[in-house]
Parts: sequence; C-alpha cells; structure tokens
Amino acid sequence: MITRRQVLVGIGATVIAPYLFTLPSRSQTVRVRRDLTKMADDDPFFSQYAQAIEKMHALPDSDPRSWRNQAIIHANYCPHGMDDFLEWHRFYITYFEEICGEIIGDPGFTLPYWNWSNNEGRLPRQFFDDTPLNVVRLNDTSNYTPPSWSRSGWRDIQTVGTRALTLTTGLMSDPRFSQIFNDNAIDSIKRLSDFELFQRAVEGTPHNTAHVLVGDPNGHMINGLSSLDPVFWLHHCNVDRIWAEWQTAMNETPTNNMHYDGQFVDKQGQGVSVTAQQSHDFKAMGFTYDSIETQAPGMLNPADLPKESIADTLDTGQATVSLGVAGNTVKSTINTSTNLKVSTPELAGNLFGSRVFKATKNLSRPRNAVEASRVMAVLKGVSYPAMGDERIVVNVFVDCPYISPKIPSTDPHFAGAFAFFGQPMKEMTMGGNFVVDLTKPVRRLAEQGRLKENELTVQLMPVMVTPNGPKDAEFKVSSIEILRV
Ligand SMILES: [Cu+2]
Repeated sequence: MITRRQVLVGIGATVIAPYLFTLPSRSQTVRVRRDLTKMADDDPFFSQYAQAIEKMHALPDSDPRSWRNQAIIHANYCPHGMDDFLEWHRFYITYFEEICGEIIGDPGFTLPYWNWSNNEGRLPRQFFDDTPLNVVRLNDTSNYTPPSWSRSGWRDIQTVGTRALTLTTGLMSDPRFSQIFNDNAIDSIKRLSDFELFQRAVEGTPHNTAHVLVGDPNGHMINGLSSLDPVFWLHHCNVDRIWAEWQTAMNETPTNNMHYDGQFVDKQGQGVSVTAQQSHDFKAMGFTYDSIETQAPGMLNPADLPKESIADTLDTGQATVSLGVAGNTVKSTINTSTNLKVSTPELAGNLFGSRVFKATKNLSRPRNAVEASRVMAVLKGVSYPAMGDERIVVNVFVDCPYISPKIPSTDPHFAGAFAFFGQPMKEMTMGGNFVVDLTKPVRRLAEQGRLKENELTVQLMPVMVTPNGPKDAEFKVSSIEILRV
C-alpha cells in the first residue's frame, strides 16, 4: 500500500521552493542515443541500466529519485492526448536519464531507443534474463491513486510486473497488428508536417498500441505507473526520436508557453522549473540520436527536406483541405465493425495530385522529389472505454467487404489503428482525437475503379489483444473528418 507520506514525496517538490531553473545536462558533451535493437549482446548499457534500476529501488521513499517516485511523476502529471504530450515526455525521460547517470557514477549514461520496427518489435534477451530489466525480479506493485487534482486523469492504478511480450513474441508477431510498427508506417507519420496531426498520430497509433501490447492484461505498461517497467523509458525514447527526426527535417513545433514547476527533479533530486518550449532544442538539453547524426546524404524523403529550400514547382497545393465531415456520434463495440460513412465529393479529384519539391539539403546540387497527396482520417471526440476495458486495439479499414475481427493488418483494406492509453481527464469531456492514414487503401480502391463516387466508408474494428481481453469494451466517436494533406 502506498502511504500518505509516499504520495507527498511523489508530488512533494511543489512545496519546496524555489526551483532550480535548469535544463537537463549543462555539460558540454551531447549524449548520442542509440538503437536498442542494434546493440551488441555485451553492450555495457545493459549492465549499467540494471545497476541504475537496482540503485534507484534502494533509495529511500523520501528521495524523489527512487524508482517508484519517478513512476509516480507519470501517474500524476503525464499529459496524454494533450498539446504537450511530446514535450512533457521529453523532459521526463531526459531527467530520468541524468538521474541514472548520477546514481551509477557515469554522467555519460545514455538511454537507447526501442526501435519497434526492427526484429518484429521484439525486446533484446536482456529484458527477459534474470536481471532487474525483466520487470519481474524487483516485483514492483503499483497500487496507487493519483490525487484528484492531478493533471494525468488516471484513476485507481493496480498493475503488476508482467509483460505480454516474450523472448520470441514482439509487437509485430500478431498479424493483426504487424503493420502498425513497420518502417513504412512510422515514415508516413513522420511525413505529416502539421504538428497536431503528427503528434496525435505518433501518440495514438504506435505509442498507445505498444503500451497495450506490452502491458496486456495487467502489466505496468498498460496504466499510469507504466514507467515502473524498465522498457517504458526506451519506448518513450523512441517516440522522442521520431519527434527529433521530424524536427530535424525542419518541421515546426508550435510555440508552447506551458511551464512545469517542480514536476521533474534533476539528478540531485531538486525540483526544476522549465517551460515546454525549452524542450524543443534537444541538443541544448544534452542529447541527440545516432539516426540524426549519421543521416545519409542524398536522401530524397520529403520529410527530410528543409522547408526553405523547397520550391513548389507544381501548384497542386500543399495546404490541408477538408474533404468531408460526418458528425454523428456513433457507438463502437468490441469485435463488431462500425461503419462511418463520410460524404467526400472531392475525394477522387484530390487523390492523384502531387507536388514537386526542389531539394538541396545534403546534396551537392538541387534535385527534385515528388510526393503524392495523402488522405487522412481524424477521429474526433473519442470517448474512452470503461476502466479495464481499454485493453483493445481499434483496427481501421476502408470499404472492406469481408470485415471481421480476424482480418490481418496486411489486408489491402487495412489503413491503420489506434489504441487507448491514459484516461482522459474529467474536464476533458470532448474525449481524444486519433489520426489514421487512409491513403493506401483509398488509392488502391481508386486504381481498381471501386472508389464510390461521393462517399468513403471508414470501418472501425476494435479487437482484443489476447483472448482474455475485455468482452464488452465500448467507446464513442463524435465525428470523423477526412483530410487531404
Ligand atoms: Cu505517458
């Protein structure tokens, strides 16, 4: 059981003033985060991380850097489905990384990112060996209720140290979900230059779905104390890497004046005060990613092209255009497909437009790159299933005549997916927004002459992750909008 004192420790920094106005790492060296799935079996990271986990467990409850107190920060404050999802989590993992380094006496300690797209989304064997990395050995139990004023909106949390993944089962092992995490899916998210679409897509699809697939049915990863699982930090490092790569491609994160006072603690355990805006310059925070530093020259992925060097030579338009909205609230039930029909009179005409970029970045001479326009679905005001029932993944299809819960994500009608993670706050009555890329199935229908003239049918198929999943999960969608981007 959590004691009142522990609760106060978790949030206690708010009563210790003044805060230090410091960003993580003021050291001169920039830590380079590497790909976990490409690390050598004997990489020192594994033993260093195990040591940090063990030492943080040994810290007294009064130390805000203890393993449990670090997890409680998440349960109290994490902003899921909100404007600062990426910014908040960047601070969260970076202060944690510095605490690990301090505690093992190696300021260069660097978290790797769990690249979901490699090795079928499996974790390295060290996460299953008998070490503190395996989530079982240190036997954390969550058993926590965040204070009612907390920002996170989580309610009673009761999870245990288990994972649904095994040595041989990864995020992509189940054919129903395999296409959510591959390079193509992640790339297409990175090519969304609108921050709002990009952030909701990376959060709602690979981030949320991995939380559910790792944590099902009652592991830490499924709930607010998910950071009790050592893999959490590497999972969020990957989310952060995708954002950092998106930023490096010269996409713009809007100004955010939100500030955090005493939510995070530095490596000495002192509460810090930072603004969301300060997270935008990650190198100033002391870290970068190997994927950014070693980016191969000459790539023509439009996402990697700096905006100022791009000249639209075809006037097919770059702006986001709404192609239709369906506004009726629909209820969706597990294993039952819900068809959302949107009238889209301009769809066909917009489908095969493309634009030509002039690319100069990393190139000895300018070259042209072409990107076709894309069709996105934005599901708005999505209410969450009841507590315990959120352990589902909602697969999204377009005009699939034989829809069933068993259809794999390799089916040509499959568009994408979303999952639920983080209870929406009580005040957030409008529910969450999810973004799904419909381009592939819509384009195929058009090529086969099967695209209906003025209407698009988007099908939601909520499925259980494991056979013991919730039998009657129910959620509502307030509206769906089809966008051309
Ligand atoms: Cu979170």
